[in-house]
Amino acid sequence: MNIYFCGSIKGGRQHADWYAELIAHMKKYGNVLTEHVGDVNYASGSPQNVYVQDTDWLRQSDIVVADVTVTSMGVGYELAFAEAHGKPCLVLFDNKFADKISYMISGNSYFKCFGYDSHQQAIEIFEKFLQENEGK
Ligand code: 6IA
Repeated sequence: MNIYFCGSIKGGRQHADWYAELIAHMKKYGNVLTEHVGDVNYASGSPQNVYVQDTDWLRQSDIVVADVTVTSMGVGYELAFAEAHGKPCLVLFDNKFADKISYMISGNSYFKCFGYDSHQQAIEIFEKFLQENEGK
């Protein structure tokens, strides 16, 4: 299973350690195409190369998981792209920041949106989503 994980980069890296924790967990279940999103020291190539590579990976993905706690234009774009390509999308956010989540995400019933109170709870939500989408 190819898993595309979306998390804020230019939008702010304050939750990068949590992305890394979640990615490490997701790797037990599949191939995480975007492992770099959890790398706090990450720097990459040109904007054009990043766009081509990431949209290519999105097309190859079986499921898309996004943490939208930190507002990111790139993550919003990736989610819209994933929806347009019919990818199952799990959208997670820390309940402490629920009032910051864009209505263009939380108001879209295509996305399976869940707030979490702890990282453990987010992981459990991910596992349930995975079971529901296995074999798709
Ligand atoms: O607008 P943002 O940068 O916050 O968008 C973050 C999302 O876009 C992530 O989910 C990534 O999948 C994707 N993305 C944005 N920038 C990059 C990148 N290089 N490399 C790969 N994916 C990216 C940016 C490096 C920069 C810190 C020098």
